[in-house]
Amino acid sequence: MQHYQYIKAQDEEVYTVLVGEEERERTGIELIPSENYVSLAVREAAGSVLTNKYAEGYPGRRYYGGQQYTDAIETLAIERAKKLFKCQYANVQPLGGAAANVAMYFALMEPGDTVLGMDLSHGGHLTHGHPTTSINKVFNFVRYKMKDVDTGEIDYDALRTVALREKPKIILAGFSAYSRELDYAKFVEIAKEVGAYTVADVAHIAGLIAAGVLKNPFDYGFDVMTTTTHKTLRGPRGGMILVRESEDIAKRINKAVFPGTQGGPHMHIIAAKAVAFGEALEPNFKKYAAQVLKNAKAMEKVFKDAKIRLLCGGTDNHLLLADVYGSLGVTGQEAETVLDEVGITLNKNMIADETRTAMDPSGIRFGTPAMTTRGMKEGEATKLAEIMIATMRAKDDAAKKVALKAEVVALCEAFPVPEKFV
Ligand code: DSN
Repeated sequence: MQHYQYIKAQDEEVYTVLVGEEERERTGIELIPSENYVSLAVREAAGSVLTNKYAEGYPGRRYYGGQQYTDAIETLAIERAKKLFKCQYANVQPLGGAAANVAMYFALMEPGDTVLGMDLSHGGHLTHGHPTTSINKVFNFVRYKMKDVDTGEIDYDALRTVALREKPKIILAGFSAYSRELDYAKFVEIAKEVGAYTVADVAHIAGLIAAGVLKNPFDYGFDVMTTTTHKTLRGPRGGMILVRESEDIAKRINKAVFPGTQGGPHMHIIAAKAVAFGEALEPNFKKYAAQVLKNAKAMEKVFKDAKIRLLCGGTDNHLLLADVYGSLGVTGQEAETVLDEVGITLNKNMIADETRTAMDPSGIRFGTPAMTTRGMKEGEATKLAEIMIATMRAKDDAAKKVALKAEVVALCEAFPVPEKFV
């Protein structure tokens, strides 16, 4: 735990918030699949002196003096990223996943060009052209879907038909609420047929790819990957763009990030990315990633045994989507609220072909990256899934909820949030 001694002495209001959040994270189980606990080493770098420095440009080509240390840290982050993802180029400056995607679109397309991406209600992401986003006004987004929402199989025939008709510049693979592996070779085959770039937004699964427990899109010929660095990769909140081998694409990506869409890079966060990538290169990160998958499978079994419908029929990765409204008569919002009451945090989520609203959908989305970081294994994952189901069933039973909360507290005490991984 960090002690915040200077904040404590200077700013009681901020101190109260930070200590409160430390406590919340320690005493509850985090199942939001896009969250994780970073090491204190990553937090030290994120809170470091590098926050003081302007470094517009790239290593060796900056617009300000005094760059001997910023150049060193950015180069280190780039080299580690390239090693982790087996690629030739990395841009570690994007401030987040959305910023990475915006820069990627501008690097590869002209305004008005078309992107073929996963339907948003089938697991795609807001930044893949949701009608409410600004990027949707600049580019044309068309969709592919799952063929069968109960197996998760992508409709590759329809994808090809739309690609032939719409002639997209980019075919985008990736998701924020989809639990199956993709057939990356199929994407590349279709993209070649229509002359499109292939981009994988691997924000959710980057750590699992880096560890080698999920497929690496670059092994199948993808051109570009965008990602966040704070989910399964267990780094600071930020983004990154990776290019398999094309120098031309890499140059365009660099220009699109700076000066195209960003100003001064956040060097303290780049330092924290370097630290996190160093941790991910350690052998024990592979074990962590493998356990993330095993824990998700253990949770899948409990939900299946309880006859609760899982979208995609289950999971190949770190996350699960359950139709709790269809199976238990509990809405996504009700489930989120009652699980919060017993100390389990997850998020309500629309399910494919949702009939309810985004604010109170039919589903919940949950995953295992953070609980696995605490050292929990299949036994605890099974227990947690049982507690989740019991809690949703007992949503109006105060006494039962007190007992369930005690079980959650006991798990948290047995598996404290770690401070270091190497
Ligand atoms: N908000 C992230 C998630 O939870 O999936 C994606 O950006």
